[in-house]
Amino acid sequence: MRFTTVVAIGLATIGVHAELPYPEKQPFGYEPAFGEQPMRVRKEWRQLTIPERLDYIRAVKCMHETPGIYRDLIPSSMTLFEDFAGVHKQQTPYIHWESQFLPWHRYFLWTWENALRKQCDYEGAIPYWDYALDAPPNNLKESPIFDPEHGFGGDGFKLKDPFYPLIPPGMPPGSGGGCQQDGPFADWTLHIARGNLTGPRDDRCLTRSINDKVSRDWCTRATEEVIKRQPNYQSLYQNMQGASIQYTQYFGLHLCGHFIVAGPGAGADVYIGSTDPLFFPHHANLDRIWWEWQSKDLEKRVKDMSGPLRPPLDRFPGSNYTGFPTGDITMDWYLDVGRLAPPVRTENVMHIQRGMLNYKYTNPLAKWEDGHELPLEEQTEEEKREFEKAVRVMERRWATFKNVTWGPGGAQRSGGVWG
Ligand SMILES: [Cu+2]
Repeated sequence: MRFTTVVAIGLATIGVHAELPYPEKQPFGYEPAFGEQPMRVRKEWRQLTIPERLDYIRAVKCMHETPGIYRDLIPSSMTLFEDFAGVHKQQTPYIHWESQFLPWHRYFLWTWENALRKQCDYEGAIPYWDYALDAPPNNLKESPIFDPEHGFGGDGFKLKDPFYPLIPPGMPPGSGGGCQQDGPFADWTLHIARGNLTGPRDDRCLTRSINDKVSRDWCTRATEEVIKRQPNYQSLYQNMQGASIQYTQYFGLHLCGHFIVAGPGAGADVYIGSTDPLFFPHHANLDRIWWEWQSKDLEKRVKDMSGPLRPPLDRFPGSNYTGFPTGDITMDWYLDVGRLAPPVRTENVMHIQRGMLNYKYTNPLAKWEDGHELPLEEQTEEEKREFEKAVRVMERRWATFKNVTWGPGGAQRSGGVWG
């Protein structure tokens, strides 16, 4: 049978949806369409009130206490939280450094949000993490997102040798790397296999490594602005995912958001990265930036979906792309989150307030007081000039490196930075 292993399922579900045997259990399914439910408002972490923050953390913990639905296929996944990591891992070689990256993660986040609400009585939306607010002149380590009581907890135990595998070549080391030392997840046990998903339980702690240098280099408003100035979807997603996984090349915002907190066996592993709960607020931030870019020319950009479905060959060596299309994504491409929710066409997630989706993002710069938005502070001329300078520096770096991976023939190259 073609469905005897998880890998076979991963391949079979891609592109052959007519044959996909729908699992009996689809706990979340479609949500009521726009207008049938109040719109969900995704706020920046520090815009949430303290009780709202605590409630999100409670719901995440609840997901890791709820039995999963994948025990037959992923025996090491003990909880619903880990099922999300498993689905993401199974799909990893098909959803990163390629064109369905943004629509796939948009649908994955929506499914996560629905699961929090349906399984764990959460009434809010996913918060996003705007790490540009933690870049200089601010200090990443002091970010409220790491608060041990009202946040996701802070750094991991300092490892003697911080250069663990899977750290991109050339990246400066973070300050942790070992088990997380405080916060609501410090006592967590993760079970899901880091290797083959059919493998045995792989019990471990959640690791963290806060990386101030990566925050300063890449997690900035200037990096975000360069993304927003891209002329079309293809260059947008390429810029966001970075031209290369080598740190000294164009690292980009996606990798930056992962690696400012990434510990081994958790956030530092693209496959199993969603085992750090910060995965979701990070990806919500990327989704916000895509949406803000779309909103600048909405009618045109909700139809702008293009680019190869296959990543460059050096990204996931050893992955099997047999049966996975060689061509470009279209609006009819099915986004597949396994058993977590039914496959949906890409077109269904292009607009976040039309059709099946129903949410919006706040302005991360807005300050809130007692649940009310305060007027924005104007930038001074000096600040504007400084910002433009930083954007131009970043744009030049992008222009220099964008052809390394994404240029003509880039997708055919192999033996890249991992090799
Ligand atoms: Cu991902």
